[in-house]
Amino acid sequence: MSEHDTDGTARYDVQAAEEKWQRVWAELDPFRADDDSPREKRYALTMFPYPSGDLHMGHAEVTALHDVVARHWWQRGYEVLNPMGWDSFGLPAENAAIRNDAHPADYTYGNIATQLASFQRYGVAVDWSRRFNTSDPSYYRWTQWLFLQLHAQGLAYRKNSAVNWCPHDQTVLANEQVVDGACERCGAEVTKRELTQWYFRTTAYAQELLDSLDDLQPTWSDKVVNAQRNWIGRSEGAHVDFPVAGREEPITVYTTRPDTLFGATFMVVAADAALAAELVTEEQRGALEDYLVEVRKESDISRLSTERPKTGVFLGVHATNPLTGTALPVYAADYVLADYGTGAIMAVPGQDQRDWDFAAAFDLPVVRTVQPPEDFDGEAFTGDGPAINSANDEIDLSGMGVTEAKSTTIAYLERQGLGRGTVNFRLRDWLLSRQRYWGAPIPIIHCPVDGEVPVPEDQLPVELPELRGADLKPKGTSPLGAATEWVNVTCPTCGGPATRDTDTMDTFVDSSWYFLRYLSPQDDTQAFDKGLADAWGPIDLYVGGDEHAVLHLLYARFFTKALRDIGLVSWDEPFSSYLSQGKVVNNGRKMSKSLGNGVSLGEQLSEFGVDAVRLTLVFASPPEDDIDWADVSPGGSARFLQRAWRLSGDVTSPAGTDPGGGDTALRRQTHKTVREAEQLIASHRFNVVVARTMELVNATRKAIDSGVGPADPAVREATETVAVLLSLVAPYTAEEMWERLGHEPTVARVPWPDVDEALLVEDSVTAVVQVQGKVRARLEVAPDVSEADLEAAALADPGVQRALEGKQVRKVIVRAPKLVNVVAG
Ligand code: ANZ
Repeated sequence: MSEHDTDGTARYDVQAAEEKWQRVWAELDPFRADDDSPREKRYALTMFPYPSGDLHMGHAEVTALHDVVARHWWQRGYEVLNPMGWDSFGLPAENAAIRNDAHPADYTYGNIATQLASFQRYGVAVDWSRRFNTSDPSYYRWTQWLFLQLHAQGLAYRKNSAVNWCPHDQTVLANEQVVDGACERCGAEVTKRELTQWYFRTTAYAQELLDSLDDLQPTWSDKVVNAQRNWIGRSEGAHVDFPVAGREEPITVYTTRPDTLFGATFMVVAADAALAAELVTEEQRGALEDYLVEVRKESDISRLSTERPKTGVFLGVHATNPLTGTALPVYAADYVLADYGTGAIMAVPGQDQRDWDFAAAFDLPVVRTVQPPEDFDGEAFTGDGPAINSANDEIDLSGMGVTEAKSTTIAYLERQGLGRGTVNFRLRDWLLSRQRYWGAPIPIIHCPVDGEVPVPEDQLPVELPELRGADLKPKGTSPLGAATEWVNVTCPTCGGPATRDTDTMDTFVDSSWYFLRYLSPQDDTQAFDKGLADAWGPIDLYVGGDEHAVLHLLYARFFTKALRDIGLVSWDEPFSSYLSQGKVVNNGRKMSKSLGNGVSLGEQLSEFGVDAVRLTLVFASPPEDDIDWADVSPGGSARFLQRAWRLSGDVTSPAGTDPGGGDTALRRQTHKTVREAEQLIASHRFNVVVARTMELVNATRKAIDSGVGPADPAVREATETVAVLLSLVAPYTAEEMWERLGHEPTVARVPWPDVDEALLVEDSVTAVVQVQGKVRARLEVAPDVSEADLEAAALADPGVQRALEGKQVRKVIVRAPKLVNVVAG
């Protein structure tokens, strides 16, 4: 399958090769993972795509990178599970379908077919027999079943509270889906609504989710580990009780700085906390209600900002500082959040800037309890220093540093029954219900007599009603409510009239366990097979984007731990190692329709060929870095691939030739390249593997064109090695080469080349011999020459002997293998 360029150089027909090898691969099915294989198992996974259009450059990048490892593992003799499916429920697909005036199912499954064809053209090393879509009833039946397992454990529950509301998508959002106060999906500013919603109790695992990050740290990127740490947000502090005149219950606050208690000069309750409404006097109630109207419009992020002017309302009551006995006015304000800590704080303006700003705005007293350094000219001082103004008859913190003052205060409060040391997490429970159509229905029936009743297992899946022709546009309540026949059921417990829950699950529920379903995707007796999970898992390498750092990756970790405790898996963590790939940008900007700088993957593939695009993506940079498509050269990659391919036509020795007697220099480079590639792949430096392969191509070309010649067995060995190395990134070119070298397909499954250790040893190094500081000889010696041998060789050298004539050797300094320094006189 070759032709000639106008300049007479042979080149292979890229398009014909793509068509040919796709047929061969479909027949050979080289990446089918065998559960019963005696080989050691490895599980390689990439984040499965949303089917919101055809594949784009991002998909091309992640799969090209991931394929390097998956293909390498096959060649290293592992049985590799590298599956792919579609995350096909959810808002992106649903919104796109509505925009295109299509039913989400038609739209989604149409896109899946397109993406599947593109993946196959792209030549990913996937076991396609295991594919499924999360919107298939045969999948979401088990999503619903798992929901019910969590429900039975009290890990899924319903509650009423103020939740994040996206006014554009008309649905609630989990905290993790609110980025800088905006909807993660559409960018609309998120507001709050009081609603009854379903939650997963992620907080039950807060400490463990945090602790296991220590084990993941070496194999996960620091960026993701730190993002998760911050998101879980563990802090140590105390709960302190402040008695309120005329009220039995004290106000309990959460503080990370109990050492500053002497400086608490007022108190603040979240304006939207129930406590504010309970505390407020009749005179102040109207003011609080007016204020609340404003507060509800704010996002949490802007509420917590230190930059905003402080607002609030006096509630008309006072609480008592338990250490100073002072009466503290109690305010309602927006800078305290209702769902963090206890929703109330002791305000210490001397040590906290937001409290300082509030005190300034409301003319409240400031008492410093930590001595700032002499040159300090700021407002609140948040640093460490000796305690001041912090003594009463029973406790004296004067002079203590923050840490000691904290523990002393906590011990005192505990003795007096005024408070206790506590640990607090910023992590909230995961709000999972959505008021949208395209998701797995929540398998609960609401009965006026029996309350929340799980749908019996034998009635799963609760299938999504088709609702063809219905208006699925977001309206704030679930479109499923309109399917009255579907909604109205009899209660499984009492047989009386009851209704189905009309909410659907967040897509992130679907993706929290999909990696388990790949193990036995057709099994209709169970969600997944524990034995197979033990055999294959946990996932050895997971490749995906950082945008899921605190979403998918945290949810999947939570699910795994919850399923472990239910006894369904024995893993503690789903992803042993995680590689986050950078983005493909264009001219320094994220590709987007509005900027008009999008690059179509399909067009690139047609213009340069699959292999050139893949090679370009892998070669451009280390996997974690962004790739600017404006800075790379797929045309250059295509030319390189032709150059590599031409080697396979020049080799004249027959297949199976023993490389033993071949040119040593070329053999050495070949074996060094293989060894280096092993190490580079293990450390995910795939771009350098490509660079080394290019060097090997150049060296082989030189050997052919120089004295070594095309018949030398080392030339065959080098060219075959190039084919194996290229099969990791450019599978079509590699197959063409392999075939031309006289082998059967497929190069993807040939064993990784053995490295001849002897060839890795450098032959000789040059040792310099100096006499009286002057170089008198250069010796070629073995790199592991002993000091004694080197010294003897140096002194025996005729040049050195001449220089020593008539002199006596006083001292010989030997630095094997590079230097000998002779001092004589
Ligand atoms: C008094 C104090 C003095 C505080 C001081 C800080 C510095 P992290 O570390 O994030 O857990 N806080 C408590 N509950 C809050 C709520 N619902 N909304 C807003 N702020 C709240 O922060 C804990 C600190 O944040 C607590 O410690 C409290 O202010 C405030 F010099 O108490 B501190």
